[in-house]
Amino acid sequence: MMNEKLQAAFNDQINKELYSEYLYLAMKIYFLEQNLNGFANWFDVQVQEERAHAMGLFNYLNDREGTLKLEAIDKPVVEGNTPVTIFEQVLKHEKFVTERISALMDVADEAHDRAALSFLDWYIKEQVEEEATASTILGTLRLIGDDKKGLLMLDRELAARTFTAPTIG
Ligand code: OFO
Repeated sequence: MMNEKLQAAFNDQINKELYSEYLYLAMKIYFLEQNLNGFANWFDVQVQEERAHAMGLFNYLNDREGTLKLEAIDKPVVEGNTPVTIFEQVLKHEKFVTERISALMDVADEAHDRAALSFLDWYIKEQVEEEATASTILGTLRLIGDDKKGLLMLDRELAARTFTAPTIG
């Protein structure tokens, strides 16, 4: 059984992942309104990934006979109002999540919970990918600038993204 502090940290991270899901759903609305359906699809896949991240932690805490506690999910605030500023926020958010996963690993480390640390390894690696993907799209958007054709080409590319349930842990 995990110690209380680690259980609380897991519950907190579940909340952060569910917030991520909610934030990306809010961002999807922006792109639907702009008729950029490929971007909307990218966010839809992101929403499903965040739910999978939350459920991975949820199931692990349950497997370890921890106490699951669901708290309120904050209202998502989309700060940007252009594709570039929205992806700036995505990157900033993923960096924040990386910090939170690192903090969670610190709590597991303090508790000498090797099993939890080994499980969380997947999450810290996933964050490298999450940040790299957001950074690549942001870089492309900056290159595109005001070129509508370029934006539509990227939209078509993002329409091809599909969700594959990750094998966590
Ligand atoms: Fe769960 O990785 Fe993004 O937030």
